[in-house]
Parts: sequence; C-alpha cells; structure tokens
Amino acid sequence: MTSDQREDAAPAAQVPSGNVGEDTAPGLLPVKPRQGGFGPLTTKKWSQMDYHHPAAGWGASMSVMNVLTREREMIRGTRAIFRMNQEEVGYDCPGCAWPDDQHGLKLDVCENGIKHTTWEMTPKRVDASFFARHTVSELATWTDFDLEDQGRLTEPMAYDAATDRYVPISWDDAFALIGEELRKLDSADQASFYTSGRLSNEATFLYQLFVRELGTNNLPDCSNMCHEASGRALTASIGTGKGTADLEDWEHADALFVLGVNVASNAPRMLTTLSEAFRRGAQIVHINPLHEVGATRTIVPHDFVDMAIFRTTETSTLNVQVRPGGDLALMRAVAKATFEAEAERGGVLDHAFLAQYTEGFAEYQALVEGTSWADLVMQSGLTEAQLREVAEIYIKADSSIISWCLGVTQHEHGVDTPREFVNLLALKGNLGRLGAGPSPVRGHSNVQGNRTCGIDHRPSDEFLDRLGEVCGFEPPRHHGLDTVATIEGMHDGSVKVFVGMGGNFVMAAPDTVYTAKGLAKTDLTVQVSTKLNRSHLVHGKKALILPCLGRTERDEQKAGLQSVSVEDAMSMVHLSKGSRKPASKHLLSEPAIIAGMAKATLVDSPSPWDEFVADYDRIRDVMAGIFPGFENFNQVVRQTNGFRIAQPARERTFLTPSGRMEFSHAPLPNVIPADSETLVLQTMRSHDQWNTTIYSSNDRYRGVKNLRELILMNAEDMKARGLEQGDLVDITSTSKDGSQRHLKSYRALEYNLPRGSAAGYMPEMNVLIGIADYSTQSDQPLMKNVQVTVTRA
Ligand SMILES: Nc1nc2c(c(=O)[nH]1)N[C@H]1C(S)=C(S)[C@@H](COP(=O)(O)OP(=O)(O)OC[C@H]3O[C@@H](n4cnc5c(=O)[nH]c(N)nc54)[C@H](O)[C@@H]3O)O[C@H]1N2
Ligand SMILES: Nc1nc2c(c(=O)[nH]1)N[C@H]1C(S)=C(S)[C@@H](COP(=O)(O)OP(=O)(O)OC[C@H]3O[C@@H](n4cnc5c(=O)[nH]c(N)nc54)[C@H](O)[C@@H]3O)O[C@H]1N2
Ligand SMILES: [Mo]
Repeated sequence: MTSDQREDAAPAAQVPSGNVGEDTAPGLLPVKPRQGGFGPLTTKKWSQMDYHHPAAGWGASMSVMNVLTREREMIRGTRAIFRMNQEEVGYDCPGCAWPDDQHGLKLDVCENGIKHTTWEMTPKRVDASFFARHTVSELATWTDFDLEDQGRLTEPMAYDAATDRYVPISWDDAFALIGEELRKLDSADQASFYTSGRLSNEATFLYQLFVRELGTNNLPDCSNMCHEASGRALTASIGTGKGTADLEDWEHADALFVLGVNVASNAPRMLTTLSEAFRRGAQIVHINPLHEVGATRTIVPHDFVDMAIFRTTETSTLNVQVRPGGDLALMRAVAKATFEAEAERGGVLDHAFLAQYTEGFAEYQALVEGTSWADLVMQSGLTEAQLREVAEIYIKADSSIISWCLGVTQHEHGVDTPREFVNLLALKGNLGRLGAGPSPVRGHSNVQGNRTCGIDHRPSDEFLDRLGEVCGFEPPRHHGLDTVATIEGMHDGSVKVFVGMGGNFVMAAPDTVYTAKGLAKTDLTVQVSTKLNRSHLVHGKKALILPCLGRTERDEQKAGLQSVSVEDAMSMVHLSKGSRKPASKHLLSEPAIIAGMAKATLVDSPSPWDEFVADYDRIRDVMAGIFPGFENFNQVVRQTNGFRIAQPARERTFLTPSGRMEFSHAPLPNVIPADSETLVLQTMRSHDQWNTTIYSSNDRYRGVKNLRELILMNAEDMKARGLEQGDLVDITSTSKDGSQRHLKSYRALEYNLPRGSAAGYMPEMNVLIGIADYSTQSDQPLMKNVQVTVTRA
C-alpha cells in the first residue's frame, strides 16, 4: 500500500478510540473513548504515512519552533539553549545521558533537548489558586498532557480529604508531617523512596544518606525499569556495571553495532556521532525489529551548512530486523561465525587477550559450537545469510563497539543478552582498547550518576562500609525493595509511606491500575516535582506535593550560587549550574528538601544537614571520601569538561571474583511466542514525548499524526486477523500468572516489523503489563515483551 492510499484508508469520520481498560482506580484518566492518548486531546483526522525524510534537520527545527511558540519562550528559550551543555557557565541538558561533545566547538544541542528544557522553562504556573479552583477528582479527568501543560508548581501543597483539594502548607509543616509519619512506622522498611534519573549527584548522595540513616535500603529507581539489566550484566562480566567505551572510542571504532535504541528520538545527539562515523568509513549496523529513521540518514542537527543545503549523511551501513528478544541468538551467531573464521583462516581471535584476561572461554566456545545454525536462525528471526553478513563485519573490524538500550534490557533475558555482547567483544580483545567496548545508551540525564552515588536497593558491603565509616553510622545491610517489589508492598500493607524524588511513578510503572490501587492504600505519598502530573492525583491517605528548582534555575544558598554535578552515559562527571530566575520564590532545591525531611525525621543524625545545604562543596567533600574515583571531587569537577570516573575494566582490570573478564554460558533462550495467535508487543516512546511527558499526539519519524491509541502490526498478521488499515481492535494481554488485561478500541496500523511482533506507546499501554511480568534475571518489567492477542473491536 502506498502512503497516499494509506491516508485515504483512514476513515474520514473519526470514531474516537482508546480507553484504559475496564478496570480503573481513583486518580486515573476515566475509561472513555478519546483520541490522542495521554497527550493533547484531538479531533483532527489521524493519519499514517511513510516517513521519507532524514532524521533531525528541518523537521526537527520546525518542531522546536512549535514548542517555543507554544510556551511563549521564543527569546528566553533561545538564549537558554545556547547556555545548555556549555562548560563553566551552563547547565546540563535535562534530557538524555548521551555525552557532550568534548571538542567544545559545536553547539551540541538537539531538538528533544530543546523541547525538554523549554518544557521546564514555561512561564505558566500552578499556584494555590489553581488548586483552589480544581478538586483532585476533577483534575483526574484531564489528560496527562493537560496536567503538565498547566506549568510549574510554585509552593508546597497538602491534600485535604474534606474538600478533595490540595491546600497550601508551609515547608516546615510539610517536613514535620513527613517526620511524624516516618517515625510512626514499626520499621524503616515500611517506607520506600523512589528516584527518577535526573537527580544531581549531590542530591542523590543526601537522599540515600537520609534513607540509610533512617534504616532501610528501600531505594527503588527508574533504573529498575531501564538499565538494571545492563548494570547486572556488566558487573558479572567485567566487574563494574558501566560501559567502557567513551566518545573518543566511538570516533575510532571500525564497526558500531547499535541494538534496540530509537536514536533519532531518544538519543538524538548520537546521530552526529553516527554520521561522523559513516563519513570516515566505519561500518554501522542497526539491529532492531523496527527500521527506525535514525538508522537511515540524518541532517546533522547543529551543522549549519548541512542544514542550509539539506545535505544528508547516512547513519547506517546495514539494518537487520531481528525478532523481539532475538538479540542473544543473533550475537551468538556472530560468535559462531567468528569461531568458524578462526578455524578456516586463523588470525581472527585475540588469543593473547583470551589467555591473559578471561575466564570460561573454552566452555563458551563449546557452547557456541554446539548451537546449530538452524536454532540461531529460528531464534533470531533472520536468515543464515543475514547472520553471516553481520558476522563478517565483526570479523573484519579491528575494533568494535556494541551499544544498546531498552530493546535489549526490557526483556526476560535482559542480563544474558548484554553478557553475550561482552562474550563476543572479548573474542577479539575488544575490551579496554581504543575504539572498542560495550556502550549502553543510558536514559535519564543522570541515571548513571544516581547509581554511582548510592541509589541502589542492593548496595555492596564495600560501599556500605565506607558510607558508615565516613558518615558515622551503621547502614542497614539487608537488601531493599525495587520498583515492582514496592508496588507489591503497597498492596500487602508492608509499604505505608512512598516518597517520589522526581518522576511520575504511577505512569512509569507497569500495571497502571494495580499500581494506582497500591498507592491509594498508603498512609502518605510525597512527590517532589517540578510539574503537575498524575502521581499527584493518585495519592495516599495523606499526600504532599513539594515543588523544587529545575536544573536551569539559579540555586542560591548561604555560601552563594551553587552548582551540582551529573554523570553522563560514558562516566564523565561535570558541573551543571542554573542561571534562570526560579519559577517561584517558594521553591527549594532538591538538596534542601532532602535535608528538610532528614532533619524532621532523624533523631540524633550525625550528619551536618544545614552545612550540606549552605554549601554543596561540603557534600562533595564527604562524597570524595566514599566513592572511588571522586578523590579531590571539588577540584576535579571544576576542571574544563569535568572528570572521568575511573572504569577499571577500561584498563583491563576486572573486579570480578576471578579477577578476569568472565564469559557467560547462557543457554539459547526460546523467544518464540507459544502460538500463532500471540503477538509480542513492545511499548515504546513516540518522537514527541519524554517518558510520561507527552508533547503532542504525533510521532513524526513513524509518520503518525493525531493518534496514540494505536498498535503497529505486520501486514500479514493484520490480514490473518481480517484487519484493514485503521480498524479498531481490542488488545488482550496474558500475564505470566495467567491473569488478563485489556485495552479497547485501539487502531491497528500496518508497519514494517517482523511477523509475530507488534508495537505501541508507553505509558498508555502500561495497563497491559501485569505486575508478575518481570524478568527473573533483572526483576525489570517486561516492557518490550508483552504477550497479546488482537481481535477486531
Ligand atoms: N526524546 C526522548 N528522549 C529520551 C526519552 C524520551 O522519552 N524521549 N527517554 C529517555 C530514557 S529514560 C531512556 S531509557 C531512553 C530510551 O531509549 P530507547 O531504548 O530508544 O526507547 P524506546 O522508545 O522504548 O525504544 C526502544 C527501541 O528498541 C527497539 N526494540 C524493541 N524490542 C527490541 C528487541 O527485541 N531487540 C532490538 N534489537 N530492538 C528492540 C524498538 O523498536 C525501539 O527502537 O531514551 C532516553 N531519551
Ligand atoms: N511501558 C513502558 N513503561 C516504561 C518504559 C517503557 O519503555 N515502556 N520505560 C521506563 C523507563 S526507561 C523509565 S526511565 C521510566 C521513567 O520514569 P520517571 O523517571 O518516573 O518518569 P518521567 O516521565 O521521566 O518523570 C516526569 C516528571 O518528573 C518531574 N520532574 C521533571 N524535572 C524534574 C526535576 O528536575 N526534579 C524533580 N524532582 N522532578 C522533576 C516532573 O514533575 C515530571 O512530571 O519509565 C519506565 N516505564
Ligand atoms: Mo530510562
């Protein structure tokens, strides 16, 4: 079908579609037909066309203009953008974690970073009078877009059950309430403290210090849904839970393998790196069930000459459309071909590296050689010729990087798969040398720093020893709750207080209705936020909204203007300093809010909370004594471009039990759906959204307009179900525990993806992900592997 025919096939009269299922909970958007999902409601004709343009370029510029205009931020927004990601004066982009260009010559900004920043800088305000005008039950009927679109929160608010409204509360009273509720608990383990990945290193450190002084390791975070699996895989294989490659390596690799990431939308600055790699002749292999636009070509977003003359650069040399979850099989096939090449031609494996630095090589070789091509073909969903084509690129390249994101981690085998990547890299010594290594693409701008600085529900004894010694208390040793376990705890009554340090827990978590019912059972929910979101409306018996400064804003404390630090996906730590006037004079910084909670809660805390807040250098002084690589933190973080945290595996020091890189020996997983009726549904982001924040109901690079209640399906799968383009369908998911969940009246759209797979948007589709559907390897919800059936509505 051509694009034009597809446009025609869309019915002229809009039948509203999409609800959140039959079951619901207070605070959630009511179950009723609408168009636009949780984004702006629309009655405009929806459409889907093939996207024929390069990624970024002028389409991106237009999109930025729309946001700036909508936010009435044309001039101030533009000025702020020029300050973003600039060392010395700037603030770190609150968007993704892709590293900044270290050459300092380019204006390293992207469309989505700009949209994201402008979203924070909006002149609109949600003040006390707003809450006086609207009950919580009324606000619950607004879409998530409308909630966030009200602007920045301006003062602390407490829920008043008598009027069903949020009413103003002083900071002191808010902290006192938190202290009272926390001290009332039988055990500190009855509270759970969530973090979203934007929190600065300094705030992170204070947050976990407060929580551990209180006596629990209940520190769930967005990583539990994101890169938990990568951290566990890398720790097991190379001894540290981070990638080893940095931007310089990306600039020198002969081959780049990019798996399970929608580059153009979610890590747009990576387009520049890919296009530069293409120009210098590197091989770039994209592995994804979807042929994403970032895997084709781009107009380098900040290359003004390219922009002016519409010059595009390729961003890929090969695209392979793997079966969902088939990445391990694919990489094992590459390893098999590598062993075959070694046997035939020799000189392929790095024997010296394998002998000196690795453990378990012989067993791995036996495992791979014992796996048949037929099984690898079946499980990867690719032909043997395709598998060998990928392998030949790996075999020929002197240096290779393997990079991945959620398409790999949000699966059952989310740990085994990145471990297989490391196995493969080790065969040719692609670890700890220029142009080589594993390179996970992190999500939130400081999600990696959060983990470095102590947000971990399973902290190591080594870390707890140092923390206890330096801070003068005995940290709890038993492991805490992660995201899924926290939700379970709310239901069984063992979690009574929930604190959300940023983020939008109810929408980000799986099983929306179940999560909402869990939150409603708690005694107290506290949300530290910049903008109104659904997690404020789905609340405990008591509830607080605590508004904080955003990253672009001036953070004045007793010792003067403060800066905070963040760590990017390649372990570079640098300062971020806001320069804008705060959205309201009542806002506190995140460190100040954490200190306020700590002082009101902890009896006899040995920590100097007031001094920490007065001068963040004092926080960094303490951190310097605890975290390896942070020695002289205050000095090194002030260097141009900050500093790189030592990554021992980069120097071929493997902090594993054997002291070597450890090969994994996972059996080949079976990822084929049980029957032909079942589709493997992945829940992903549209181009115009930041996680639970939805900017519009369009998905430019996938050619979709004015529609989010959709399911992308293979043409043959549609035909087998008697479906035409745009037909309304009901989607039923079946959870591991046999329970079923539903979405009604979604539109089936034809898309180029493998048979047996389907795709749609988070967070609308989170209702389909049962609480029992998490990986046994990583405990991560299976957000890219929902087993569904689709029938005509
Ligand atoms: N603009 C914008 N940028 C963002 C975000 C945002 O929401 N908006 N979110 C940030 C965050 S927190 C994160 S974690 C990242 C997320 O970045 P991504 O991982 O790109 O996020 P998704 O949109 O979920 O897209 C998943 C990708 O994996 C592919 N995929 C699905 N299943 C498989 C599979 O089995 N194998 C392979 N090889 N591929 C598969 C999908 O087709 C899709 O391209 O982006 C960050 N950056
Ligand atoms: N089905 C499905 N679900 C998913 C995913 C998926 O792929 N599929 N992806 C998962 C992933 S990778 C992630 S990371 C999570 C994201 O989960 P979260 O991090 O919890 O969600 P966000 O949407 O990023 O949070 C947005 C909110 O953060 C607040 N905020 C913004 N800036 C600041 C700030 O500077 N300080 C504070 N305190 N608050 C701020 C605003 O109030 C805003 O409403 O979602 C997960 N959920
Ligand atoms: Mo993420």
